[in-house]
Amino acid sequence: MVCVRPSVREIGPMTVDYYGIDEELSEEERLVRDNVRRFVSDRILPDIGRHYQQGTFPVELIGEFGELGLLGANLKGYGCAGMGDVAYGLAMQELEWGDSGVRSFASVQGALCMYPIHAFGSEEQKERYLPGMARGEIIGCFGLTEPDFGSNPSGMITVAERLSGGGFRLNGTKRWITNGNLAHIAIVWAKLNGKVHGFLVPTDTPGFTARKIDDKFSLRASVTSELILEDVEVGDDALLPGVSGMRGPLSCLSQARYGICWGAIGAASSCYETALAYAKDRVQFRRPIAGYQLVQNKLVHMLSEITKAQWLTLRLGRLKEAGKVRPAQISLAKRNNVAQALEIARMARDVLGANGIMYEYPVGRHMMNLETVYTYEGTHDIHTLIVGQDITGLAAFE
Ligand code: TGC
Ligand code: FAD
Repeated sequence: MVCVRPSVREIGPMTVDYYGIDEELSEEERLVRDNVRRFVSDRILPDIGRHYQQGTFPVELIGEFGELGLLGANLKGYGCAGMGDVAYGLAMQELEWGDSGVRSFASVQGALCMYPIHAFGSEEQKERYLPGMARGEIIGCFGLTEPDFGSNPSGMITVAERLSGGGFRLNGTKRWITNGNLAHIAIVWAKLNGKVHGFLVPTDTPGFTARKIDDKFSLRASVTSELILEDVEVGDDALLPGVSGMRGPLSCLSQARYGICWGAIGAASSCYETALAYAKDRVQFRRPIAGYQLVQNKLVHMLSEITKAQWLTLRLGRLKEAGKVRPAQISLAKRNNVAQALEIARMARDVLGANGIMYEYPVGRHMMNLETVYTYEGTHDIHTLIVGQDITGLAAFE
């Protein structure tokens, strides 16, 4: 028997909403969510499988990200959309409903590159970079991780020295840098006299090289690079003047991790929607597999975890909007939502049987992507330790 199964595009703009969370959202928030869902459905999904297979990011759509206000979406002024934090989160959720790599692009540009310029930059730096970045004309990347310093970035080797005639010389290597080969500007975190500082480094500066990391089996529709800085000389105006110490990069991570909390719900929802539609359609032993208790158990588990994550994250967003959120609260949600999304993706893959390993369905792609999301922006275990320290007052990192 030949089965015609619904594709995610046919499932179309809808959201998993078992507890009527829609009623808790403002009209503007619903509008943002629905617009981004439509953009992803119409413009991202038709080609994302090909990009994933070929290991490319859909650069042709960057201008549309800008037009929709998705770059630096929750920042105010300088051409940014100035969305509330919940509206911004919903936008990240919908982008990751499409693909984690697509959400990563927006996270890195907005939370990791535009945010530090907005929060710690001079007025001149803000005027020079932010409007073009909001339009998607200037792309940024964020260089914190190094080959030997991942979970413990404060050990970084990358160094900046002040030049006698003015400006700075930078040396070091950053690894696993999203958007590295797309970027016009790199935010490089380096030690100046032993203290971490942020530098805005144009990627065409002599001595700066970006090498694309190929052969990934995860986050394939996203560009990941190694950045090599060999005697890179920049002016005094490259230094972000408003912060020194690890608070600088860690504040950016808080912004990006917040977006990931929402994004993971999007990826999980895509997997659940696909598994539910497939299970209702797929007949084995003369009945749709959705009619078997074991399959229902999986579907109900997925829905329960998505529903819990939605409420947890909405509350997190309202705390953020009120200026009351603490970094450890973001860690708890990143840790929970990504782990649950990964489990949901694996379950959905299972419900689809052999079809679960095909590019025709999004679940295998989400499952592989979520392995990266589990690790980047602080591994699952690092977030356990952050929350553990917050509740006990005892650091268990070393
Ligand atoms: P620690 O001594 O704990 O703190 C240093 C200073 O920073 C402040 N702080 C934070 N501020 C804002 N947000 C946070 N999340 C903060 N965490 C700490 C803290 O209050 C202190 O301030 P001050 O003023 O007293 O100096 O810092 P530590 O160096 O011991 O760090 C501890 C640890 C392990 C938690 C931290 O290093 C960590 O989070 N490690 C994980 C590394 C990580 O997440 N890397 C991510 C790289 S970027 C990335 O993956 C991008 S993926 C692309 C995408 O998003 O799509
Ligand atoms: P490690 O730190 O070596 O960790 C390995 C294992 O050891 C993990 O399970 C970890 O939890 C565990 N571990 C480490 N320390 C402890 C401890 N104290 N106690 C218990 N367990 C511990 N970085 C950037 O700066 N910018 C980017 O744009 C960026 N994009 C990325 C894109 C991709 C696709 C990927 C995969 C990574 C990206 N990263 C980026 C890097 C990412 O943030 C790091 O991979 C992450 O922080 C973990 O570092 P690591 O890979 O070196 O793992």
